[in-house]
Amino acid sequence: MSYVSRTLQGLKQSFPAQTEFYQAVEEVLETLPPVLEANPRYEEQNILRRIIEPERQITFRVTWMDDDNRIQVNRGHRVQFNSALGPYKGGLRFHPTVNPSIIKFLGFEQIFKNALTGLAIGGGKGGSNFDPRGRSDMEIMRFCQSFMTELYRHVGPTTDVPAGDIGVGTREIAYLFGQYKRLTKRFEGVLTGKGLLWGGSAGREAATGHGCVYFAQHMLEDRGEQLEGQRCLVSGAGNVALHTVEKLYELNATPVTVSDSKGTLYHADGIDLPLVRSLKRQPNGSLAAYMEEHTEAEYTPVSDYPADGHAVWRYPAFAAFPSATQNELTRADAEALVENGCQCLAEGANMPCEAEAVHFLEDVGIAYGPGKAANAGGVAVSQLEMAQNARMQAWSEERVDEHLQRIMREIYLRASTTAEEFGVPGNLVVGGNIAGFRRVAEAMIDQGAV
Ligand code: NDP
Ligand code: 2IT
Repeated sequence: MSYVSRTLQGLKQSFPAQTEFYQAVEEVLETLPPVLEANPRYEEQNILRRIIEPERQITFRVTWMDDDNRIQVNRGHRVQFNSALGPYKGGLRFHPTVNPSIIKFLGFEQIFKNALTGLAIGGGKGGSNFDPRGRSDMEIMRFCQSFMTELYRHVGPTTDVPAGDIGVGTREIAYLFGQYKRLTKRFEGVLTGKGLLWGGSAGREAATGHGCVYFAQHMLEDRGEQLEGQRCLVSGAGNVALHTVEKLYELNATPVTVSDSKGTLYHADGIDLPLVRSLKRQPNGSLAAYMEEHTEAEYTPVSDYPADGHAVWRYPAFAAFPSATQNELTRADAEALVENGCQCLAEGANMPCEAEAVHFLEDVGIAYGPGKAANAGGVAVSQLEMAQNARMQAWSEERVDEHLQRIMREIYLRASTTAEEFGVPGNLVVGGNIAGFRRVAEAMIDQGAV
């Protein structure tokens, strides 16, 4: 049995039912045989077995009082996956679906994504099954304070630096930061995505969505194509999705969809971004209300989605930007996209495409930017925020954007030149995984059996 197969088999035996984690691990390991053959040291040093094992996992109870003075209980997680390249770095997700498998898949992907940025950051992830939607501001504050009361002892600006993800934006980071400061007396860069008045970086909020569009531009440029004048599909209606929509408009492309957990909105003239922003700002805000202002638009509730996929991917467009959540794009969705003329898919979300969809897109050969490359702009600007905090500086938005554009170009070049080196030109899954893996593996070997 091969080193890859043995590693996967052992993983499934020791962590039953962690399906999203297996999916993320398989997706990386199946691309590694060429680099393992070229570097026998990686197997000799047992790198695969070590890299799939988190250095540390913390699980804790989070109790908090709701507005009716009832005690609520949630579960908190932080997975400190790999610190070969730097302090653990990665977001916190607050969503009812959060469980150890989800946090581990996200933490595992974060290792390779962060390595691919070329910056000195390790990989980690955390979160809770707490659902912020429909909760009052004070409930969110009490939850965040309780969450940090446990987490603070495990994090720090040179140890582990959490940030946002689904359900965690500037408001949640603010409450978490306030509680960290109260407990430690330290005003320092322990979290990224902070408010601009208290240590946040200009451009961080927009970085993932903007970076993802920059990445798509690089893929297309190499193929003599561009986004200008093209129709684009975007899923999600949160931070990543709406900043993707914003950047597409700046480039004179036309984003025609957004979606959320309740349904999909299609507007052939282009999504009315200010309206979507104001609808989603309301607690439990629904995209369905968009139709009151734009009767010509189309709203499909989740109950009317095709049995084998999602409504958002069934419209004709040149490019697709999945920016909501994992496994939101099936093989049937991918087939529909390609049949309808889609030439480019850049992942704003983490692991949005099912494994079968990824294999299909690779076979067809359209420009496909995997999340570990395409959505790395967010964590990259988080690292710039850490650098600014360490030097007590605040950079301008223009300066941050210049760095973001440079970093996205470098990620694209790293992934594409590595793909060429391994004889699969244009395959950014293989190129990105190998380029990230090699950096981490070399650093692990240098640091010995730790
Ligand atoms: P937000 O919480 O701001 O937005 C998430 C959006 O996705 C919402 O519109 C939400 O719908 C929708 N969504 C979430 N879960 C589901 C689901 N199970 N089914 C359908 N829709 C769903 O999160 P972000 O925009 O920050 O994150 C989106 C994706 O991008 C995630 O995969 C995240 O891991 C990834 N990412 C985020 C980065 C960041 O900097 N924030 C960086 C890199 C990747 P609803 O409003 O109905 O809940
Ligand atoms: O998935 C991700 O890269 C993030 N949620 C952002 C992580 C970060 O530390 O900024």
